Amino acid sequence: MSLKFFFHPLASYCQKVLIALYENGTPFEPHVVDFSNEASAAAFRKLWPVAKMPVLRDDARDRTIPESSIIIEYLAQHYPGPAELIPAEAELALQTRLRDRFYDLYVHEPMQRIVGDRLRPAGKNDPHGVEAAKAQLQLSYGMIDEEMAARTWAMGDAFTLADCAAGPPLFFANKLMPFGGSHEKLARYFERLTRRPSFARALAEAEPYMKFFPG
Ligand SMILES: N[C@@H](CCC(=O)N[C@@H](CS)C(=O)NCC(=O)O)C(=O)O
Repeated sequence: MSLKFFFHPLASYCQKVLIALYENGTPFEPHVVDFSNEASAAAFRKLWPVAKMPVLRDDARDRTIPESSIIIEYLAQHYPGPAELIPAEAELALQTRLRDRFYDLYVHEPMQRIVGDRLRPAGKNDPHGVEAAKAQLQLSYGMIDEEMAARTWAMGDAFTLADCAAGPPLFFANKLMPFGGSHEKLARYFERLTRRPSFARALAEAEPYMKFFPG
């Protein structure tokens, strides 16, 4: 099989790409990366020295593609399917990419910072960093709540890259700082995301590992 996907089912950025793969029924060979296994970690570092998951390897085109958004763009370009995750129209595509950046930088990043702090050794915590991350999440929740007042998906009627980017960090952020009672429209959007078969499948596959989430 041409496409090899290096990932872990619990890793939120990997779930973002899994959603895109499942939306289009793109065939791929799964390769689970286990950072607790030195051989697996070393093989992954060889592929992408930054060692952040996910990474896509395309043997047919001899390309190694890191970074979740770039992988989804690459798939849209070279392995398109029925779901147009990046709209063809230039202005809509720009807006979609902006929302993808928003979810990565202002929901995913602060969520990861809070999780990362919980995994630090005793005495090495960063309460100031956690406070700033929580304030960022609070701000982002408010922005999403307002934006989703009249939308089904992040870009309107069509499910796009922006929704792939939104689901996983909202899932974990909601465990750390629940938005259900305070942000009704965001909560309804999140519910729609969890019912989307592509995301529901990624979450079901992550379920056996959920016990490792420090939430
Ligand atoms: N900007 C990257 C972020 C990827 C990322 O943060 N991946 C996490 C898993 S969700 C990871 O590999 N963490 C391992 C580590 O930091 O050692 C992307 O969009 O793919």
